[in-house]
Amino acid sequence: MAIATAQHLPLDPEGRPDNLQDIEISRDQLLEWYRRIALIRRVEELAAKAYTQRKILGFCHLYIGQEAVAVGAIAALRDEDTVVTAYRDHGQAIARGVSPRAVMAELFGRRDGVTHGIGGSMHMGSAAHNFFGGFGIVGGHVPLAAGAAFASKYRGDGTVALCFFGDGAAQQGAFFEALALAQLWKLPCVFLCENNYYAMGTSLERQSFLTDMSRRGDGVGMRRWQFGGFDVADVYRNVKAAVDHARSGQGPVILEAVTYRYRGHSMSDPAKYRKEGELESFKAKDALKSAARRLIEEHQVDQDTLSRIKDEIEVIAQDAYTFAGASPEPDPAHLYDYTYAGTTSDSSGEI
Ligand SMILES: Cc1ncc(C[n+]2csc(CCOP(=O)(O)OP(=O)(O)O)c2C)c(N)n1
Ligand SMILES: [Mg+2]
Repeated sequence: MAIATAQHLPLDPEGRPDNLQDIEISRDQLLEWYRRIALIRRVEELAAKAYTQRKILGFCHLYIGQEAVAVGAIAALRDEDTVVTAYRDHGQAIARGVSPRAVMAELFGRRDGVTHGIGGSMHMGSAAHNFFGGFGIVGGHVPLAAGAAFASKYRGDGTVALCFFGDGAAQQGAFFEALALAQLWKLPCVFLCENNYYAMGTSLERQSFLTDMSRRGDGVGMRRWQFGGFDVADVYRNVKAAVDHARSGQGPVILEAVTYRYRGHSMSDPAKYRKEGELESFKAKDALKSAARRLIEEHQVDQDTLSRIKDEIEVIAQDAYTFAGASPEPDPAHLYDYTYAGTTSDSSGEI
């Protein structure tokens, strides 16, 4: 039997607002997004290098290929909004403003990491950034986003919760329950599926009858639509429309960004299950290339400017790598910090 593998799915325009092009994007915004995509990618390339040198241990799930989703989606939020995500979280942390130093040091398991080296790759999180990322239980974080949105509604503070999750997570019971309550209570939540065609080594077609994950909202009557996840401007416009909808009190939205991960599921996965040419066909839509094309064609940015940004990024990423290597190991006395409420030995209690 032939095993089905990822195809470029035709995008379904149903449900998508037709005025998305009215959402303006400036040259400076696009330049900043290009910079962030390049930064996330470079930091993760260096993380891959560190992993092979055994400077990073345990699980490490790279986000390379999906960067436009994090950058475009998070750009559509306000600082006070909540972000919740799963374990493929390094890029989202950086997109949310966590420093590459803090992300890399966390990957190295060092004291200057964003969770002081006790979380690691799957547990980036920063209360200061309203970034409650990093959960390893597939689908388990989705109700937390609904909870944050419930808190927002209860307090009337006008914030929105944005929840990233994978196509695999969209099969989980907790996910469906969160959707049902979010819709019932009209919670200000945007559920954003990053459909990268795989849940570990299992392709989308082998794990789901429906391949448009936004249709998961149909059963509860939730506003939903699908869009391409490679062009950061597209991502921004789609998520901005959904965030505005949720913030206005009209209830949650479920979105599906069609994307692709270039690397295996984690560092130990050689990704042999891909069809020949599949990876290359998705790379043709690459987030960095798409953003560069827009900058050159629509904003007359020249190649030198883009090269200069790449040079600046290289310095920041290398600095993060060196910084992480020099950061001390966590003190064993802090082993149980942040595990239970009230056990924090650091006086601030803030991560
Ligand atoms: C409840 C639970 N079941 C199984 C696993 C093992 N597991 C880890 S990642 C993963 C696949 C999830 O795929 P997806 O949601 O598409 O996210 P992606 O890795 O593509 O970002 C599975 C099954 C787990 N961590 N938690
Ligand atoms: Mg997936």
